Amino acid sequence: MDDKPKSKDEIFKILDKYQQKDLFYSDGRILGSMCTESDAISKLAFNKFISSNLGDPGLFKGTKLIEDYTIKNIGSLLSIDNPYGHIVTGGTEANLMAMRAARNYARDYKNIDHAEVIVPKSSHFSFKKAEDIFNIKLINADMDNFKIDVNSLESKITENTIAIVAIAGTTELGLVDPIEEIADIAQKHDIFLHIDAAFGGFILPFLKESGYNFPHFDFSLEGVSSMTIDPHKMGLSTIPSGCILFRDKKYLEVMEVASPYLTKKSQSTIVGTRSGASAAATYAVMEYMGKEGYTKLALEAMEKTKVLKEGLLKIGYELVVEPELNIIAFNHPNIDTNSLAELLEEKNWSVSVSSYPKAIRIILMNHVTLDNINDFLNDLKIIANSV
Ligand code: 0PR
Repeated sequence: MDDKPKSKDEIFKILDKYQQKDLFYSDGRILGSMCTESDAISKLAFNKFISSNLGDPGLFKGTKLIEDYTIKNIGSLLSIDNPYGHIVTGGTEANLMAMRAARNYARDYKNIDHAEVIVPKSSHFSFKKAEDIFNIKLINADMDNFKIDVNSLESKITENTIAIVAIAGTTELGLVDPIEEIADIAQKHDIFLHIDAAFGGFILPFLKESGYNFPHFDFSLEGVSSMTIDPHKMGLSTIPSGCILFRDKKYLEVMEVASPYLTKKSQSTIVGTRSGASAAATYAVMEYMGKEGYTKLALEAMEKTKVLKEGLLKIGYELVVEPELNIIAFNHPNIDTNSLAELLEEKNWSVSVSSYPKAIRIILMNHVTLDNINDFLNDLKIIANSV
């Protein structure tokens, strides 16, 4: 920092220079991101509430009402009338809260000290962070075609199992675990079941209502205890906007820490000072989109997925699995995956490479247009013809 203040113009000239190095969603070249350009109305609402702090909700009573309303609103998408939860920074924080709640509940009510959580290999790395932070042990579920193998799930349960995690829209492949069967098992053994619908939460409900054949994956299943759902992914809200929902108040209560000098005397969130702007942005975009807007978005995403899938098959690429949501993972039989990613990078496409299984992973977010997909397929064709 200099002694003398800089002018606003000077500062923004420098910021612009930095920003020019960024990629922009609107360029249509970001093909491996679960985030997208947030809707204009969410940006306006975010700015309006940018200094409001939900960590001290007595000072921001209006913002707290917005959070409460938004939690209820998101709950209505996931078949629960009275959820308990918070707008948080994203899927990681939401998953951390779920794991902390499950651990504390088992510790306080079941005397379990050596907590084990059964997670699929397809789960997001945020659960590894939870393992480290909360001193829980992750036990891998067996997999069947990249989903949890329900038949072997019970054999993984021990007296130390505090939770099972299942995914509605896996990070790498966009697959939905057999959550109906998993919920039955969790209920039978009285084990906390967390559903990570960070990605799927804002698309599955709309596809289901439009006739897509997905199993139940949400609180409509008695066995489901908590869910992660991210407004900053398919919800078109601003970053950072995640959401954690619990079926019961007791799961927030087991995380309560006294906050004596604040306007609210206890806190269950991990974060102290926390953004009211995310709640306002999420409120705004959800009201603005309505079910109609999200349904249109979901159906368009699936249409783009179909176009990319058919295009890929036509030019000799192979899908690693039939896509269920708007994520496609593919390879070329004669090109190594990393080399293919590099060749695409040379042509200015920003793709990601999945690890399980290794493949080029494309997420058909709102900013990816049909024109972008056609250009991408043309480049893939040129690459395929050159080997
Ligand atoms: N759960 C699932 C199923 C996820 O896919 C993710 C993130 C998380 C939890 C964690 O969410 P946060 O990143 O909000 O904490 N999935 C994306 C991924 O790892 C996140 C992402 C988004 C990464 C955009 C890159 C990117 O450009 O792929």
